[in-house]
Amino acid sequence: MHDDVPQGRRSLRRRSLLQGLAGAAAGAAALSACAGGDGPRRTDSVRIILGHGAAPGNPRSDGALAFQRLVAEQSGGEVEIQILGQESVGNDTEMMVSVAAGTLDMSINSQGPFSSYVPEAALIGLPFLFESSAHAYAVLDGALQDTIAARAEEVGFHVLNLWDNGMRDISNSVRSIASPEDVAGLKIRTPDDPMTIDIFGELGANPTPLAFGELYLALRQGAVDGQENPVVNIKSSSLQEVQSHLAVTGHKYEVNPFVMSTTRWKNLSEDIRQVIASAAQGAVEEQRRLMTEQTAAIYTEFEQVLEVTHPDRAEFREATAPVAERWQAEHPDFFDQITTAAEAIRAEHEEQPA
Ligand code: TK8
Repeated sequence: MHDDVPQGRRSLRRRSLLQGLAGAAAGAAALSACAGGDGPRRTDSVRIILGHGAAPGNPRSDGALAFQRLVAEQSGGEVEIQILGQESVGNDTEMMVSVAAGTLDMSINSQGPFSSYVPEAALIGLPFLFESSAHAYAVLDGALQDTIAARAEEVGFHVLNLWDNGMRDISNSVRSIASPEDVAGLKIRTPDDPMTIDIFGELGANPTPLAFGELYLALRQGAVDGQENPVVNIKSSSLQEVQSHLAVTGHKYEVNPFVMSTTRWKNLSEDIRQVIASAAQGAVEEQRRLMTEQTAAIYTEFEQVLEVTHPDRAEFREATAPVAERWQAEHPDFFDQITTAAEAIRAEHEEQPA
């Protein structure tokens, strides 16, 4: 349902790439264990493989590089992070499976695929829950993240923290969007995320889940009319080249959960765990800083290359209200926790640009 491409074959290729890497890592570990003798003793050299789906230059990609550098610095070179980005070891859904199975150590993943394991996480994307990324950080960092992390731990994921995947807008190549009715009938690609599918279904669009890596081609070939993403992701994957309209709806927010296989996490020494947690903190700060900086610049740039509209958000909020009701019925406790926390500080964030 998700992809038209021969997914099985692609996954197989990726899986054997992963196995090859795991083999290489094991070989390197064995080699360094044998290399006693004259050279400097390098005992506990550890290599950790981190997969993500973002394009080079995307804040997530640069945040991963910051994490790699911080881990190397803080461990005195004892711990090496090997980054495999751009879906080179599978798309987000596939990487979640690999981390759960322990064949991939870490992933900076996406909210939808993560919510297949921790269903509550999809509620972070309730329509119009957050005014801005800053509003989301203030709500999520702390008790909400702890709730999500505790649920994730039960199903094999150690959550280090929640990166910023930004406020999402709608682009398409068919028409200008001024109101919710304009979205009806459009074939909109969504991530593998039940909340986004629900929102676009409610708006009368034809929501079509597809891996992010397939999106550029799908838009270019007209297999789908449009998509929804933060402008930073649109830009770093050049989607504006194959789209003509951008509606600044800010209809939902997403995080990128930074996860590690619980088994791998538990098998690391306390020292290394501390290095990873501290480097992850430095990396999320850098990633969020880059998101903020790039978002403003890209909105300005897109005014030149796309027809940009700013639809009335109140109309969209009203049109998507049944979505929130459905999710409230399904997850009443978490719905209460997250909406109460968001409302408590909404006023402080209302003036900020999305
Ligand atoms: C890239 C994806 C992307 C997400 C999506 O790995 O799929 O639309 O927003 O950022 O995670």
